[in-house]
Amino acid sequence: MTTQTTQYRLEQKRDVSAGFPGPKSAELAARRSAVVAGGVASSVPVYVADADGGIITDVDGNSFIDLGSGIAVTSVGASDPAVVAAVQDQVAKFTHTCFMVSPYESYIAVAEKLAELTPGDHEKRSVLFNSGAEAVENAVKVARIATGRTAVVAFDHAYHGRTNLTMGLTAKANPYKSSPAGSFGPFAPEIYRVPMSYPYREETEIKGEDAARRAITMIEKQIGAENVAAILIEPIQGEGGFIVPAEGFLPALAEWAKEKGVVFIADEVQSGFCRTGSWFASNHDGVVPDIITMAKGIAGGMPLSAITGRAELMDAVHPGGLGGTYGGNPVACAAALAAIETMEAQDLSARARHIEEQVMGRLRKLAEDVDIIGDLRGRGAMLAMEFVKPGTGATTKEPNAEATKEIAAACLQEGVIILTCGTYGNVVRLLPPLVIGDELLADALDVLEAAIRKVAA
Ligand code: PLZ
Repeated sequence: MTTQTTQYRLEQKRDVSAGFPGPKSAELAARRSAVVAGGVASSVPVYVADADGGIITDVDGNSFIDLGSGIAVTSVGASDPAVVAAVQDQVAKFTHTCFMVSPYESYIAVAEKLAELTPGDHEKRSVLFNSGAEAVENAVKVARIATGRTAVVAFDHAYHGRTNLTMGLTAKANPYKSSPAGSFGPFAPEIYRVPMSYPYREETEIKGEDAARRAITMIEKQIGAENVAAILIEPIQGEGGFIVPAEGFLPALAEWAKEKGVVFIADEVQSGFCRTGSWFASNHDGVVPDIITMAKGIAGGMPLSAITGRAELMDAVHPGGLGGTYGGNPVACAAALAAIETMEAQDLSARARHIEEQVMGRLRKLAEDVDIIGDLRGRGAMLAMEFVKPGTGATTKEPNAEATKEIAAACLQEGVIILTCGTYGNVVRLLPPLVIGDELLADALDVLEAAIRKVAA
């Protein structure tokens, strides 16, 4: 198969020589502070003019390399020609009718694609929504109706969203659930948290199966398997720090869930759609989730999310029990079909694996030279470095959030947008658009490497 290569509209070159934030961004910042709520924060101080491939340009003429993809969304680029054409075509016909009122074909076509691409060859049903949090909420709704049980098990370091139920499912208090200034609670009941497999931070090395057993014992002792509707897990945790569980952990959990009639929900909102070098992160572990939640990369930047699950679970819900005004909006569906076509035509899973090779090759060498990189991990183009206080990488592993912030700031200063994450705020994560070119990526890695060496020195 010949793989179609990416055509770029913007020059794929970093250039922040105009200086930033420039006057136009400064003016927008002033307008913003007068009308936009302070609770919404932005990590980059410039305002976007255009974006394509691996480049984001600002209103003052600077070009940044994008290693964040708008938090793992624009895997096909922020203006993939196929997505743009599909959106333009659809938007000129009808923007919305509401699938619950007068349905249309593209919703069905997306569901067909999801049945084909998600793990497992069982009969599947899908529902479409707008955001990742909404997908997670609905996966829980389905699991509760299908099992007649209420308890939901989530994991340490989990992130599932910012709505009330998903805040409760999310493991990190500040900033998502509360801060010293106050709490967004009360939170939804019947949420239970159990330990994750976090290989770098285990007290002693523990096999995946044993880490699963640790969680299962807790579930059985504290909740009772017969009360559990679902276990909800990110196969690779995102906001919590790109934590890849030990081999065997996910299959053991899935096996237990099957045995006990518990719905196994994989939250692939961040890890899905070629990001990890496969259609879904679950594929790497040979795990077939009962329900899978998807969003972000699914629609090339348009707001769309989905849940796909076993037909008998999904169809347990009464007609009219699932929906929403905008879920599966026709413009978003058109974008999804085009984005998926681009992923297939350009084999973006292979591209993600190629990015992994390039990035990990460099970072492994770097990790030997500096003493603040405690761990290097991830899959495909979902890669991360966990920073620790100098020399503690093999002993106390003291989180180094300060260095992490400084590194991200130093990269930005040079025109490379890099995101951080992690329960301890000490993880730099790399989420480039999968269509980024080798040269541009190499340039970004030069900047990142120099920043790390500087901060480590
Ligand atoms: N599940 C696994 O990663 C979103 C959120 C960033 P929404 N992650 C980025 C932030 O600070 O808000 C996410 C995720 C996983 C669910 C969600 C929620 O997706 O589309 O943001 O609702």
